Amino acid sequence: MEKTISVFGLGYIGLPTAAIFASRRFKVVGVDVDQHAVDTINGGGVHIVEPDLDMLVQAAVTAGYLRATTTPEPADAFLIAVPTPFKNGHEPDLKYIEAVSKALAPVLQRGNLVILESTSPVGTTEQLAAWLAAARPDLTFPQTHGDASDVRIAYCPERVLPGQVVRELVQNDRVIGGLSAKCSDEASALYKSFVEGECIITNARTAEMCKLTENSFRDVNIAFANELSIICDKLGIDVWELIRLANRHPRVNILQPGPGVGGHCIAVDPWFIVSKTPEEARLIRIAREVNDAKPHWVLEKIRAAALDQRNPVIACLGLSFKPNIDDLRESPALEITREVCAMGLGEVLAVEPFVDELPAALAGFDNVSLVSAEEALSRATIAVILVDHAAFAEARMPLMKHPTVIDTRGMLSR
Ligand code: SAJ
Repeated sequence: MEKTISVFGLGYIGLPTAAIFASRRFKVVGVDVDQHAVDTINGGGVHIVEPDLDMLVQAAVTAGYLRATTTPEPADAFLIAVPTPFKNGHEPDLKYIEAVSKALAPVLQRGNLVILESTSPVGTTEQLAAWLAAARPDLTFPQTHGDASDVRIAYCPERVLPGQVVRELVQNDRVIGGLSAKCSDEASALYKSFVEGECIITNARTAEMCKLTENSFRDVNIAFANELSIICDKLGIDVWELIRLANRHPRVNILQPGPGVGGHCIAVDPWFIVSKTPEEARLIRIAREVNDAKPHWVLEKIRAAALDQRNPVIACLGLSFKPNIDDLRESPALEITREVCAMGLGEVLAVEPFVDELPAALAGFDNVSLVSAEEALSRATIAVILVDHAAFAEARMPLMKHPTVIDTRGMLSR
């Protein structure tokens, strides 16, 4: 019989995953609380921007293998890909996972597999299993019945890079942590239907920590680069040249400084480790603090340059959280631009090739407008490079000649 997969959460991870399963001819039902997202998908469209996703979803919906709904239905396997943000004080907020457990429990059946993909603090898969068990005392679960359980539960983190999701979903290795050996085996068999990388089995807690470790590793390394950039600025050294030289060493590989760390993963996930082990996670916490402080350092540079001029016109080049994508969520570039507007330092010219109107965060200010890179550079007295979009390649020469440039990405140093 055809296998049915239900994916809870049709966002940046859930939707591509649902569409890929559908492309492998599984019957996929996507569940989301957002009626607009559900209607868009059922119409063959997408509500998020990710290369190749539109084609994949359209093909899956047209072929009848993917549909979306707001109401959970029975299925053979359930995948959970809902957000796990943090609350005040950087405490993880599991309310979306808890809400899914409540919505899913009534349709759960003997023989079902439940996989959590959301980035989660260590112990969340056990918590999910406890919520499901409490809601369904008529079924047995792996935490009490091991391999003999009616329901299988596993943790399998997504690790795909925004902008390359469709390719990485298929090619990356997957870490699979079941609550029992059978749970891992079943989850692994399911992923092997489309994953070309290896499916590596461990337990749920290690798999949870693995995901957090990957993003913390990157965060700590970016913090190192950001700290170096501040040190080098003080010492009159070009940090990008320095990093290029140091990286010639066979065992050194430093990442790139920037205006801060954005997105909804790297700036969030390390806190999940810190909140569980605050005494022990010292380096991880400091790295977060270093990266979170970087936008303020950039702002100070802009303020100092503006105070030096009579009528400063400040061009902010790039608003997204990293190059070549349209994603403005948790973007240090957007935050810096917003603060520059709020400080009233002068006229602000925002440049972002991926958007066609001023983002909501800037729309309330009367000293800012969205313009082309060309216009910004012809009018600005201060040019701030916040995102090194490939689309800015043509602006490189004019920037080189510009009298006052604050280059947070080392675009001019390449
Ligand atoms: N950044 C720097 N310097 C660098 C690299 C990045 O300042 O050398 C900044 C970027 O500009 C951006 C932020 O860090 O503001 C994060 O960007 P990113 O490209 O490092 O990562 P994300 O958030 O797009 O995706 C990460 C990936 N994790 C790792 O590479 C370990 C991805 O594989 C994960 O799946 C994703 O987080 C996630 O969903 O957790």
